[in-house]
Parts: sequence; structure tokens; C-alpha cells
Amino acid sequence: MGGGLVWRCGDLVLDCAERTLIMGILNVTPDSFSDGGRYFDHAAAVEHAARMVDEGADIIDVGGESTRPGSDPVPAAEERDRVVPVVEALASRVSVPISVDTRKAEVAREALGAGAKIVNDVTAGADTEMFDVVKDAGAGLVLMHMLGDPKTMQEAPRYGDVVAEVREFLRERIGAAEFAGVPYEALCIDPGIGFGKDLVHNLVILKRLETFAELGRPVLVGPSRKRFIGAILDLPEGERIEGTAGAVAWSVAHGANVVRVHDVKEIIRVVRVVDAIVRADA
Ligand code: HH2
Repeated sequence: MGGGLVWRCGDLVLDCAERTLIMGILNVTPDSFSDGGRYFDHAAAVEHAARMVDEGADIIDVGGESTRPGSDPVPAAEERDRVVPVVEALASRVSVPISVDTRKAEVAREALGAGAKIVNDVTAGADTEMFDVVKDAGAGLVLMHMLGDPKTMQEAPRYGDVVAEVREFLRERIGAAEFAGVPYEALCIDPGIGFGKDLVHNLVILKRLETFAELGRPVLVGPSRKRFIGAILDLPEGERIEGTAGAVAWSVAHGANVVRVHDVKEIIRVVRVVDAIVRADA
């Protein structure tokens, strides 16, 4: 599956064909939907990231702005003060690449300067300087689809054909990033589960996940503990791990190359089993 697929992130070449990569979530925020406030303290954040690496995370994704539905934007200076010291501390502590989950070019630039190798941009380069920042640093870039912005995106998301529209958006953003000088091999794409999508939109995207792999770039999915799982199971964030495992198993069997999760220890066990099945050859 995905033979030879690589993701270039600075001096690193991540092999997306051999096995699914696990991106561990580190939210250095007071208000993230499932773990807000837990790792707001920098020392606690660094410890948690080190634990996820011990558990097998391939990438640590550091975020300083919650993008949960209804959330307000965080000023750049505040986001930078949350994220940059943690990236800096982690860069010398852990051996895996660090990504910075930000939509601000200014925050991305400083995080890359502090040792991050990837920018995870939930707006796929809406900040006009983002592509230049990524290009200049030679970093990797996640291009994610979102309809609208976090404040209002869940009010009444509408699509004609959600899969076709998200795919077309990602195809266009791959072209825009390349046009701005970001190499094709530095790009990773993400349909953006929960970002301006209702329950059915999320389910149909997952059902037809293989469509996104046709764009030729590694596919990242982030279903971890999200609202669509709560809607199906009628369970709060803290009880969505098995539902997350179900969504992750499906995704890995249908072309996901990177999964962004909170519960690294548990989810990696799911992923390794599905990886073995997907790659079995009689
Ligand atoms: N989901 C969240 C944040 N960043 N990035 C990508 N590429 N894909 C995702 O699905 C994604 C993302 C939201 O989850 P979380 O970080 O747990 O919560 P919050 O935004 O409240 O901090």
C-alpha cells in the first residue's frame, strides 16, 4: 500500500509506506476540547510528550490555540509564548520530529526556528506568508480542509458532495503550495474531521478516505475523541477511546498514512494490528 510514499520534513524523510505514522497530540492550551489545561504548564507538557514518544509516537504535534467548534482566536504573541518554549525544550529532549499546529505564519516561523520540522496548518495556508515560511525552513506541511472558521464552522455546514469538494480544495491547495515553492514531497493532506462537517459529512469522508490518497500525498486523519464519536456512542470526551480506535482502524485500512491521536499507547496497538493485516502477502 502506498509503495514508496515519502514525506520530506526538513532533513528527515518519513516513510509512509512501511507503516502508519502516529502523531501524538500535545495541546498547550487552557481550553482544548478533551485535554484543555492538562498540559498548559510547560514542564507537564514536555513530560507528556516524552511519554508519548516512549509509547511509540512518530511525531509530536504541539498546539497553542484550540480550534474546537465555537472557540475564539488566540493572539499571536500569546500562542507563541505557549508553543515556542515547549518546542525548544522538546527538540533537545525527544528524537522524533515535532510539528507545530498553527494557522499563523509568525508562530510557525518561530517554532521552526526553535526546532520544529513540520507545520500543521488547519487552514491549509490561509495566512499569505505561511507557504514562504515553510519553504524557507525546508519544513514539512500538513494542508487540512476546514469549512469556515472554528468560531462558526459547526453552525450549519453544507456541501453538495462533501468528498468531491474537500478533495478539490486539497488538490487546489497542493497546487498553491507548490506554486509558492513548497516541494510536493513536503506536503501531507488531511480532510479535517470535525472542521465544518456534520456527523454524516464526517462518516462519508471516512467511508471514502481512499479518494484522498489518489492525490498522491500522505493522508493524515484526526478522529481522536471527536464529537462525531460522542454523537454515535452518546459518550463524553473521556470515554471515546474505543470509538477512536474504531475510526482509526477503519482509516488505516482505507489509506490513512498518519493518524493524529491523544491516546498513543492504546491506539498504536490498534494501528500495528491493522498495518499487519493491510500488508499481509500470501
Ligand atoms: N484536529 C484538531 C486540531 N488540529 N490538525 C489536523 N491536521 N487534523 C485534525 O483533525 C486536527 C488538527 C482538534 O483536536 P484537538 O487538538 O484535540 O483539540 P483542540 O482544537 O480543542 O485543541
